[in-house]
Amino acid sequence: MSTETKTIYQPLYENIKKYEMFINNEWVQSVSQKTFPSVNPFTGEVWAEIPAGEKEDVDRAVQAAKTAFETGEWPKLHGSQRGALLRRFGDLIAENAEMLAVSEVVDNGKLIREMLGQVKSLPGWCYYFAGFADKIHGETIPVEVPNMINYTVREPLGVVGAIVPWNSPLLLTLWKLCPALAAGNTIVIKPSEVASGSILELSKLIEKAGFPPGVVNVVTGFGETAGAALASHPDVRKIAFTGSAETGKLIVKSSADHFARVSLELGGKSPNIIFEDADLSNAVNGVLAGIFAATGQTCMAGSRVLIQNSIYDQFVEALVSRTSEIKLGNPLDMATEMGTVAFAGQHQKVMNYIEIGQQEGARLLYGGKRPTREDLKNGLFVEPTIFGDVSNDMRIAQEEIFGPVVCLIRFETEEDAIRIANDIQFGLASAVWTKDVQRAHRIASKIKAGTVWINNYRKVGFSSPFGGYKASGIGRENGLYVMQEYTQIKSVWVDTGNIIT
Ligand code: TXE
Repeated sequence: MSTETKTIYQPLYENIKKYEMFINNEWVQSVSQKTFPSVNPFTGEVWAEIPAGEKEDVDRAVQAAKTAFETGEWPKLHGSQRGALLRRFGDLIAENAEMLAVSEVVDNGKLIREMLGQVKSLPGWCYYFAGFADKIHGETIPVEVPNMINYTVREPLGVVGAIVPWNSPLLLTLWKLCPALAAGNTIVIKPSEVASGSILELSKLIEKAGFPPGVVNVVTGFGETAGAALASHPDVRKIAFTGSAETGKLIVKSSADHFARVSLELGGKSPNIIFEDADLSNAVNGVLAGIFAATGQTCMAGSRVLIQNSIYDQFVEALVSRTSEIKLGNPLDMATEMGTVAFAGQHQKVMNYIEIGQQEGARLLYGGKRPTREDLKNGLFVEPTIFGDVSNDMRIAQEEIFGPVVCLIRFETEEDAIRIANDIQFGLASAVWTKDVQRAHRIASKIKAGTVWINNYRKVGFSSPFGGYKASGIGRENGLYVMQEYTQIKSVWVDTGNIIT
């Protein structure tokens, strides 16, 4: 299959795929032998059977990871050897990019044209963090104590638990896996019950890359069983979580019992601010990419668009016109521009918010329905939806919808824009569109969010830290900084002689 000759990709299975979990470099069913179905959100058909791991399976995986960390081959490897394994893993991802992309599309309805690009970027995470693996070191510290030398050593934490959502399983797994392994930890990954398939395909490449047994383990299953067991396991020294704020709170509470470290990447309601002096055509593109890419199911979605009053009507007209051209269709078709929502519960949630928006008095300017086209009838589609004249205190402006629904909010002045942008519990991302360079940096300094884009939207990279202010989370992923999150510091004091002065 190659992009040049084929525009509609095929799911890589004929019958229902029966997956196993990956524990201690072995492929196993759950102890209970229970499984659950995974549904393709475009066809509505069950495409895979996934093992329903529970506490016993998590115990087994954590034990394997603990043994690998303490007495296995892993701690005997030099950082450069860990780096080499990560690089080999990256090469395998590159060789299998198409297969991984297709498996995620079938799993969660994202677009193949988006996934092909995303999967091709994934090896970059492996290579970047591989580079750190042999450069993790401490410092020699001058101390005010006679005859003593003090130095620090940066050590791994032990077993890391990674709890991953369904919207970008591969990418968000790599964000955790790569720094965890580069630092010398071992890991147990719990994918979302909604989309486990692509991570299980990725696990085959982990096996092929040759990591020693127990270094990487994947336990599939439900949040309340497998997820909760992992988050509360006393041998897990850090939980890296991406998901909802509600589950984030549960994870913090259960980690408190054994003081595990926690990093949380939660939701957002990010402001995308358009000033009258912006390049309006670029800004329209940025708004479309910010909210309709991945069908709006991204934590960084630009779901509140703040538009200066003087250009509001002109901007809205252009936005509605461009939105009406978005092609909905088979997510495996390279021509499709917006796919489905990932699962029935999420579809219901999005439709409920569209109802709420209308009840609150926002103006429905475009979309708002489940499309009735014959070829879309089995898919969990929602029309790209635009609400105009939204007031920032409405529920549709304050709560994360996580779907293709954008709220347009008017503002008059720069101060106004900053006040509205920050008047929210979240603080994950934001953008400002203006040709005034001074204003752009003023806004960047005043927005309470972990990321600010200037004249762009939705850019991320392995070397740049990503995470949230306020209710959008704790800690950062990516970049040099994240290595601190996967290591701990030991301070060593050395007595250089017995002369007491
Ligand atoms: O999230 P959950 P859901 C938001 C988005 C979405 C909403 C609900 O608004 O509509 O959350 O999605 C595991 N202990 N985001 O229900 O439950 C679960 O199995 C331990 C934003 O899917 O948080 C899955 O692996 N783990 C977000 C992971 O947590 C538990 C991405 C995330 O699922 C658990 C996804 C428990 N008690 C949803 N309960 C983002 N930041 O991008 C569940 N899990």
